[in-house]
Amino acid sequence: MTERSLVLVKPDGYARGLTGEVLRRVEAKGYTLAALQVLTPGRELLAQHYAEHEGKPFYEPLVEFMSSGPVTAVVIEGERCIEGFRALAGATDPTTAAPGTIRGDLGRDWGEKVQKNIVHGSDSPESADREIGLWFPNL
Ligand code: DAT
Ligand code: MG
Repeated sequence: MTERSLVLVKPDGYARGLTGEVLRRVEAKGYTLAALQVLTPGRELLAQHYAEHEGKPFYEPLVEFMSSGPVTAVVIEGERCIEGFRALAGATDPTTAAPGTIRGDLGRDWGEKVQKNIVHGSDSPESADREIGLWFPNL
């Protein structure tokens, strides 16, 4: 089942020069890149992107962090790539994310800094459709 998913290399990953490493892992897995752009997202886009988290204590710092600098937004494509990329990314908390995963290998922030976990990946086909529409309205 060929799917598309939205992947973001977050500001921490971008600033650390890890965009290439993330894309290398995506391509090594066998997924292809359908679209890619570098941008500093505005609060409006992020509010829509993170709508499910509105009202949670970490929402405001998350939006602040995500709008703090460039991110690389990528639409990836491949067999079951939504679940597959989530597996490549690893658990939300980089400290406990399994070695071998992007977050487990490359991240170490935790607690209130857990937002610095390098990547975002859509968590379901519905999320992927919605998020791709937000970040790539012309796709
Ligand atoms: P994921 O990015 O693994 O899908 P999520 O959708 O639950 O995780 O949360 C979105 C981001 O918000 C996550 O990448 C990091 C941040 N976050 C999640 N839970 C948090 C918490 N308890 N405290 C601080 N930041 C949190
Ligand atoms: Mg999520």
